[in-house]
Amino acid sequence: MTPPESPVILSRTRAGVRTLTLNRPDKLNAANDALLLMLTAELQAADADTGVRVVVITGAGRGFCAGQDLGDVSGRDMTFTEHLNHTYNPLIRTIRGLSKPVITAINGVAAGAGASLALAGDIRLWAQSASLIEVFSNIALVPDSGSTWFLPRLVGYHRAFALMALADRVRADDALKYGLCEEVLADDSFADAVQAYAERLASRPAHALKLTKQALNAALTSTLDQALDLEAELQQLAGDHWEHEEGVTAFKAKRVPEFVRPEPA
Ligand code: LHQ
Repeated sequence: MTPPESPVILSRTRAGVRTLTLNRPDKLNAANDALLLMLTAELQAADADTGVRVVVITGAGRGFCAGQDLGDVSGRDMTFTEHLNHTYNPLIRTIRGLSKPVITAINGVAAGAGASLALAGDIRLWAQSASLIEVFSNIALVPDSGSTWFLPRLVGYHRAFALMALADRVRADDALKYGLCEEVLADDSFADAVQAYAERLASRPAHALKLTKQALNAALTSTLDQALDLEAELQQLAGDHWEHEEGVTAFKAKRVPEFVRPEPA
């Protein structure tokens, strides 16, 4: 049992990697308002913290996130629309707008809005036993929290519709095949492997990655002309940054570039 005083989000920072752990394991980390608002606030705090270079979102126990806590919806004085606009939508927007890479580390089942959260990461790492279910139609709801935007872009309209209409469980090997995850990792060393991956990402040029995320996000809804214009604009910002000089200098000196510098006092 989780003690009642245990926070719904656990936060830990190691080697520039901030790991945020959804912590309602008895309910497979089903989301209540407190969890969603705290996760969003923790992401914003990580964005503002110069000691953080990469953020990992994962789940405690055997689940990643079972979506909305269905025990927490009756009797609330908000409409569905208000509920989404108050909690889930700010969370998904915060992840996509974060200036740092976000890894969603899918340690177990991701269902409903939990599936949307799993898909919202910049990098999605799955444990071998993880799975994803667009479970909404089981309770006659519409996929939300970004699933209708993410999934068809990854698997095409038809597979997305089938997965949403039938609520079939996607297991890790198929997720890799469908492009829902970047890597499938062994269950027994999952947390360590995620940390190692995140540390590798944290050693990359943070400013250039921030601009890359900005360009890719914009390109998902832009024309080629708009993408070319934005690339030209952002390349100037990247080229003027010390990271670029360090990369070129390291290349010429045949050494590994050092993109992590001590924080200014
Ligand atoms: C849960 C939940 C859960 C509470 C497992 N709530 N307790 C947005 C805005 C507004 C309104 C509505 O929705 C949304 C977005 C959404 O996310 S809608 C979709 C909501 N989620 C679901 O419908 C998923 C419901 N859960 C399941 O279908 C299964 O639990 C899955 C397939 C996720 C996992 O199945 P199992 O591995 O067999 O585990 P389990 O069912 O035995 O669950 C373990 C425990 O967790 C169990 O509690 P218990 O006391 O019996 O051990 C469940 O009641 C609890 N739990 N999901 N969403």
